[in-house]
Amino acid sequence: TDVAIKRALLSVSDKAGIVELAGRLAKAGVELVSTGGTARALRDAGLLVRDVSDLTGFPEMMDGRVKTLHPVVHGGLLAVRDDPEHAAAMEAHDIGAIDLVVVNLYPFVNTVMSGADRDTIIENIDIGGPSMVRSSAKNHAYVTIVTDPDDYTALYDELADHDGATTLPFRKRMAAKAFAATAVYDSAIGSWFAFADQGETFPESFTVAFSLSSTLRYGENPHQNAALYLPGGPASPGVPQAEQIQGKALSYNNLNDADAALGLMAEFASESPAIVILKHANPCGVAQSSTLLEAWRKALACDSISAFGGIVASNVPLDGPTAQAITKIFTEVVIAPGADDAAREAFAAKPNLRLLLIDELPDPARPGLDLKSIAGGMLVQSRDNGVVGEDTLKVVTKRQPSEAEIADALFAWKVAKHVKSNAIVYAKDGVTAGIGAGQMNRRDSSRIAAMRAREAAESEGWSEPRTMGSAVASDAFFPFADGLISAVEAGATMVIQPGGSMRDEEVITAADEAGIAMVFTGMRHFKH
Ligand code: 93A
Repeated sequence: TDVAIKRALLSVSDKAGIVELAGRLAKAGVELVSTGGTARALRDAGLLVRDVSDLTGFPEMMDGRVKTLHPVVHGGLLAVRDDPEHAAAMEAHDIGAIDLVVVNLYPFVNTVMSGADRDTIIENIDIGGPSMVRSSAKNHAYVTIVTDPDDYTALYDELADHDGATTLPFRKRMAAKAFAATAVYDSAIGSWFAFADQGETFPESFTVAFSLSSTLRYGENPHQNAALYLPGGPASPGVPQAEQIQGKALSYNNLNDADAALGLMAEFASESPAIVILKHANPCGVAQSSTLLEAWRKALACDSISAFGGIVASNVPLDGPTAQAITKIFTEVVIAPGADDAAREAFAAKPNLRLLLIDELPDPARPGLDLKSIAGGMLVQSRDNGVVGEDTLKVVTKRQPSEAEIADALFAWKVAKHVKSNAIVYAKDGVTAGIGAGQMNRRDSSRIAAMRAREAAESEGWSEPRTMGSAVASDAFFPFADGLISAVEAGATMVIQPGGSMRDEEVITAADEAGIAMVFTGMRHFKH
């Protein structure tokens, strides 16, 4: 089943490494056939190449749209060599066998990403290339297909080890890769048509191809296998690309948590320095201050127990003093829009700490889809990009909130949006005072948040918990007055919540009786 390579067809957009490959093949006595640009590159390097047009008897035409789409090419690729009828057809139509095909496709994704116009994008849909890839891969019993320049070395080794021939296992492996490559390519085109060109949110059907980026040590738990896949198609606009500066490889949980931390931090873009400390996808301390170091100290004081082994995000580039302070406690990941030399030096002393830098924070209001797998299917929704501003708040109590209370309420609201439901967040002076996450009823979340605040006061030696005089945010409406009453008991003087409960009147009355202020946002932020 070894097939000696006598004739190769080379047609590549990415010409990296092609001259060297062709040179080695030529030296081994392989006949080279190529399309226009590839042939030119090889001739420029002094190699002898035959044009595909010479083989087909047709010129490359229609701006190159028709180059290799010809029976002489596809017959040479698809013929079952030991089938007498196929052999007779080759003979009758003067079709020569092609043993090796090296193709990589028009750069469709890069063209989209470059912001090119529609006509240019359409022109970069490769038709002839994938056809050759598919013909060769189908006929891998005889034909070797190489679609990835990274495989040229493997091809050299294969030919060297087998006296200028390839083995069936090698051809099979390359064929599998080839079909995966055309599938990824076509899905990128399909999703560009559906989402970008037609602007549909929920097309009839769609394929999103993801390519393996890396395998991870394990999943959420050590007995689970895990990997990171990245879109084979164009990345969604506004998605930040993080660069890992140092530290151990990111784990499944690190990636999940870093994503959550960044999502929350993005709410504080272009505001005064802020720090998010996050654990198990929930924030455990968030603070804003005049300096980043102060913000760190305040965020840590919210819940210094949970911060152990946490994820830290900042909204401004990291400086030396803040980095020094962060390294004092065990931290898994730090993610920020930059770090100065002193900060990098401080982190370098903790080689296990994973430092991720991004160019800028993403826009929390950007559009996009949110996917979640369920058994046997997938739930798709537009991402929660709702942002509430001061002008959309509706005061529903007799008492009007003060400016400071409104600021605290909006701060608490931004954090609550990123806390698993049921979410209750107390905040005062730009610092979270207590966070209650993931409970099945709102009153328990409220109690847990208040308890956290009491414990923080104890361990920090404060005279009273920070919930005293705080604003409290609830991600969804209070269905009963009890949740609000327990917040009042914890010391809140201001409530921010969506409103919309059947019992809103009851809840408003309780607020008025307690003499606190309350605003409705009209928007809910469930996150499960
Ligand atoms: O426009 S095409 O879809 N029509 C074809 O017949 C065809 N044959 C090869 N594009 C075609 N190709 C592609 O041309 C290959 O996939 C490769 O990406 C590119 C190489 O062209 P050149 O050698 O002229 O640079």
